[in-house]
Amino acid sequence: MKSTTLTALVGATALCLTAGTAQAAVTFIGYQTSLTAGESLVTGFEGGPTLADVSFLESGYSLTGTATLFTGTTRVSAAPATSAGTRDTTQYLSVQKGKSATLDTPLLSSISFYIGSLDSWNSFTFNLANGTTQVVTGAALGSLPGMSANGSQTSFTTNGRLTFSFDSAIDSVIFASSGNALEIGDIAAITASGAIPEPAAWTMMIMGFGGMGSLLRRRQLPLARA
Ligand SMILES: [Ca+2]
Ligand SMILES: [Ca+2]
Repeated sequence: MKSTTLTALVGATALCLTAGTAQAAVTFIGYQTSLTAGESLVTGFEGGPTLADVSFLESGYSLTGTATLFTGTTRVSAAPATSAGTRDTTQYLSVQKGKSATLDTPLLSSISFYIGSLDSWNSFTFNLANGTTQVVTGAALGSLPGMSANGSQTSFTTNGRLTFSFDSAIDSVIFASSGNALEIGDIAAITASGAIPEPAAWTMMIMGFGGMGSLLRRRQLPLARA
């Protein structure tokens, strides 16, 4: 796989999460179109034309809201890049300025999104089974090693698989954006009954990849945003 692998484990304060006691594990792998071990594909945003008509490959999911389904790059939305020179040619979710989409899920131990052209004004809101709500902004993600939130349509720091897990199961996710746009190519997940990475495993991944962030940041290319 021609990709860059980067991993970060971050606590609540590093991501500016709303509940002080919550812990979040976040991984981002640029251009990782394959699923992480244990994950099942939930949707590739095929179907339509409304969000309610999107096809789900797993039961217990539904999608509502004011976001749009797009194929290809438009004036307001960029198809997620799958390498420096290739794009997702299928339909994807685009959350444009002031819009949102709510994904109701079964209880999940982790969820991943193939994101495109991450922007600082994108946001992910997780409603957890313990009753708390955690908001992760694009700006917070962009501060993590190996990530940026400058809206680049082609960079491996803004296009790739973004995976979240918390210290409580995920119950629903709200995608929102205060500017154009938040693009998501697919969603994959591990249900709460499935396996989740042990803390020791995450720690080893950090030790393995922790030094790559600064190197890769320097190689980051300035590119057009959408
Ligand atoms: Ca698709
Ligand atoms: Ca974007």
